[in-house]
Amino acid sequence: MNHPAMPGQRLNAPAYVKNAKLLNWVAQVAALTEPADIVWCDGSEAEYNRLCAQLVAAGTMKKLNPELRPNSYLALSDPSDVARVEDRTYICSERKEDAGPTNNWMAPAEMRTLLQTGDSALFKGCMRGRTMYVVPFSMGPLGSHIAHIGVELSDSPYVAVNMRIMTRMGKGALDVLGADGEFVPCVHTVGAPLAAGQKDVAWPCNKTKYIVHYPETREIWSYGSGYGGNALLGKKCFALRIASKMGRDQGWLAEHMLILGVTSPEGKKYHVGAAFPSACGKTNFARLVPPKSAYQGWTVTTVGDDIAWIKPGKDGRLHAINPEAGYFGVAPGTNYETNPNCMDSLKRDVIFTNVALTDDGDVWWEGMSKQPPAHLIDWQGKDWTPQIGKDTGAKAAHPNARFTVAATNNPVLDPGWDSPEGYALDAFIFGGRRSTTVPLVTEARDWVEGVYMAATMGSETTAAAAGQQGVVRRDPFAMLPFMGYNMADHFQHWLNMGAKLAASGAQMPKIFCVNWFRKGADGKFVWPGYGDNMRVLEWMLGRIEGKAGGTENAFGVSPRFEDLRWDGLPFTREQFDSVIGVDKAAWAQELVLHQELFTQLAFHLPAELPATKARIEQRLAA
Ligand code: SAT
Ligand code: MN
Repeated sequence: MNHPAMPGQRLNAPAYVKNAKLLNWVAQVAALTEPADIVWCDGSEAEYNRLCAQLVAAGTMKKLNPELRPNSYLALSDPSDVARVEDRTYICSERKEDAGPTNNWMAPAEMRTLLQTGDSALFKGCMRGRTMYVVPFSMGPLGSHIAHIGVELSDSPYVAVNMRIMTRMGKGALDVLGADGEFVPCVHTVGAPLAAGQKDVAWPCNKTKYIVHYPETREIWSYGSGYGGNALLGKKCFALRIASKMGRDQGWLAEHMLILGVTSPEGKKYHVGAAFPSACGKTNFARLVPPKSAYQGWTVTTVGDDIAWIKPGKDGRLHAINPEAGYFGVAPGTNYETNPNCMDSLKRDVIFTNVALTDDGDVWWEGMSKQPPAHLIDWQGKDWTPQIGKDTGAKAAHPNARFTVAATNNPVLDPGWDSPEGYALDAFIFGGRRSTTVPLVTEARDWVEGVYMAATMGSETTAAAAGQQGVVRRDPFAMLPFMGYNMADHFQHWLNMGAKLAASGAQMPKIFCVNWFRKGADGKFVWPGYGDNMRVLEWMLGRIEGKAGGTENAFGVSPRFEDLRWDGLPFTREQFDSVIGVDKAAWAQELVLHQELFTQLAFHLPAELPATKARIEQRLAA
């Protein structure tokens, strides 16, 4: 059908598309961006295979050796387009204070002029010469009351195939949407229109980048990048930034959390949501393998590995779903010792991005094996040998190289991961990457103390975001780059949710703060981490059952040496003291940094937080 907004251009909508709002919006965006063609994605396997073949023909992806890595591909990005761009990410609320001091802000009208309506608006004609893919998707199990629908319009077929893995994408989502359902509109362009006859590059993108959210109208506009969270708009943009604002308005939570199930030998199952900043081990923790000797009969299963949507259920408890259907995980450092379940999930059906290519058509990344192969093609398409690596410092894989794979490839996927009701949570865990100061594990004595822990979390920065690495920054709730509204209002939202839960008499999740990353004087990690984190998890479950012991410190309850189980792990009392200890001088320093955060957020800061800080100070002084 020809559309009035697009004279002479066909909308190409299949007959099953009934939503008038969707049809109108697609026509409007097409009129603005002027794609050469429009393709509606149905989410079928045939479509996936066709788009992958097209990406191989275009040079964006290589098909890997089907004997070694069946049905898998390697994409190499432009060297300038390798991570989220936080300084180009905007929350455009009507009032600046609603974006808050931790977000980049621009008035919506001003941003719309820049992107959509001005004479040289960036989206005008930005898809010329390209195909616009209409990618409908559900965040969460199709039809779940916790789930929501989005539609991404993108001129990147790489985005379309990744979205099929990362979300419930295609016709099923449109069926849920129906004739008059609501969806979050997401517009994405690589920002590289093609003139007639112009040859394309393998990874089109633009030096200029804008990752823009209008939280009040629930829209996402992304310009100039084809990578990860910048381009797969269901993930950080929708499921965290836009959803966090929806959750605040509607009384639920969108959090940067993995969800895991843990079952005891007696068959009792618990569910835990854990928040860590990007590239701090969520991928590993969500697929934890309990140490064999000590944990016969225990199992850990993955519900989600990055994002949790949490809504009060009929029983009044907080129920969590994983809004995603796949994993977009960091490859470097992953191997059979640290994460066998992850390695097994990557055996087939994977899109790798920015890892290295072996001579026999498989993939390799730093840390996959102790001994690198003798020759590789690195993530920039250049020859790489261990000698070149030594001489130039060049990494074979980019430190933020990723895999995209369906959750169903995970051998320890939780049997109820797709359940529309989600799981009632027994605990929340918050943790940053800190080489000093923060103990291995601390339990909050009450909800407010837990919110304080989460609010004041800090972490050393990693390669998941462009910018300087290894510096401590405050990362409240591990949400600093992902908040769609004022961070201080988020603290208040958590306090309100807690008060409501308490008033209803429903069982409240306990809140814990962890740090796997303390280092010794030799600069090495003291805590073995990985599977041995099960020992900490078991202590938490013991606390939930009222069975495990502990000792109070200035800001909560931590285990004594004898409160953890040590069979099968040679770990001395001295080593334990060095990961659990609270150093008064270091904490005096730490509290100065908490104060800096509170000063920054002072305008909307709930009074409970400085009051909690004052109590910690009193206890430290006593
Ligand atoms: O935002 S991404 O999806 O690119 C990855 C991350 O930062 O966790
Ligand atoms: Mn993440």
